Amino acid sequence: MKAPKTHNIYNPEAECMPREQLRELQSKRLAETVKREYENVPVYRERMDAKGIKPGDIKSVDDLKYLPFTNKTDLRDEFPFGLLAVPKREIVRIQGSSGTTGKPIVSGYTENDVEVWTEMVARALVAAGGTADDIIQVCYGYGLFTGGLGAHQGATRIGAMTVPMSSGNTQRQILMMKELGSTMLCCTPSYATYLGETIREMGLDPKKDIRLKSGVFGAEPWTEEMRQRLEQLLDIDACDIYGLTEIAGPGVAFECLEKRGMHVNEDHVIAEIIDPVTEEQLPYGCSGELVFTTITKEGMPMLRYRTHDICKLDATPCACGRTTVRMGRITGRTDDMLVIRGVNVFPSQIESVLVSVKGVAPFYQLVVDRVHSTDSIEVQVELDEKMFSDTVADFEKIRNEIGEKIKSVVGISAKVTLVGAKTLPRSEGKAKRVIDNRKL
Ligand code: DLL
Repeated sequence: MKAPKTHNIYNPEAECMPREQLRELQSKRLAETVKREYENVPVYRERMDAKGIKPGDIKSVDDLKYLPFTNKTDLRDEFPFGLLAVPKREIVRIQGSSGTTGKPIVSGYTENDVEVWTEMVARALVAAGGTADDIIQVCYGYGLFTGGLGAHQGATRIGAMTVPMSSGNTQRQILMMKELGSTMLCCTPSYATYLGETIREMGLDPKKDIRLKSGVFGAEPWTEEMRQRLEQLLDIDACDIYGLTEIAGPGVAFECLEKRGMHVNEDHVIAEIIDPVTEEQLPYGCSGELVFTTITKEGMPMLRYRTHDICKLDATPCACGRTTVRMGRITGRTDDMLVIRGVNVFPSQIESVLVSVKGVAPFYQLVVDRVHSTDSIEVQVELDEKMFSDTVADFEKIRNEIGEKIKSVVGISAKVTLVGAKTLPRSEGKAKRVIDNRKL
């Protein structure tokens, strides 16, 4: 049963603030953040000095363009604590996700950062129709990944009955959903589709046996077509939610029941769109790379963090009454990151695994597919010539070694296919490492 189209707002003062007032608040918080970064984080101080900028020069949102960018590589280079702006003892939580190599990237949160993040998710859940009467089943993974704990904290904050299922174990998910009468679902859109399909395969009727009314789905790209399919499959309202570990996990932006783009929590972050090549700011309505600056984060604040996600921003009014700018769906990436079953995967991570395995040549291809709403990845890798001609080589052992290493470094299971020397296509320019057959 779909959610009644209410427009409940968790924090109307913040979410419906007149835009002029919001800009003033952002400017004040930006100036404070820049000062803290300059005083406490050597990398930021060096970069600002190199550009000849002093904290006092940054007075308003208009001055954002003078600040240096931050990249995922900075988090890797400064791993784990080099970007902390507070003493380590003030950090109460570490969350992480995949970096571009085997090393994860992590972000440190103070008690107040966890509080802010919790409220951001609470806003998202209320926007999707959530109340204290709801039973919210969280099937994002719990752990370093921000999905599980993020959704959990937000659900508990709005007083809902929170069901911390974590990911996987589909039959049990459905059993609990049915027996407890879960009314809201938090997971990736592809897993929600899989749940919907399995519910039907089990002979259950989503309209009678399942009580879901809405879902808050994110952590991976999806489309309007997927939304419609999901809404029909489960008879729910499906809302998009966006976030990233470096900024605050899920809840950085979220959809209301109007479903016309995700409201950015602009009292906590400033969103910009830039041309990824020239790095110039682009006006609202133009497609480009999304960049975030945190303006309340204490533990590991970020100045102009380049997300590499491509989308548009829209500041036209929304019927829900929120005044915040909305970001459109993520339509691509400016780097080669893949999102597979909600896990960020960089081809370079897989490459680092392959080069560590004896008998394997440095030629590989990743084939990504989506079967029955579930992403799969196949790693095709060449054996080196000697190994290939060696009839006693234990191919099964090599395959298992690669599979296990990928699982431990990248966090996903991959099908490993060993192919003969010199059989994968060679390229004269940039090697085409990834074949993505997913039709979203
Ligand atoms: O995926 C946080 C999250 C958890 C968001 C649960 C929503 C729900 P990371 O693991 O750091 O954090 O991955 C962040 O995932 O830069 C996007 O490329 C992608 N992503 C996240 N949400 C969406 C979305 C979490 N709604 C990276 N649509 C981001 C498309 C998304 N891509």
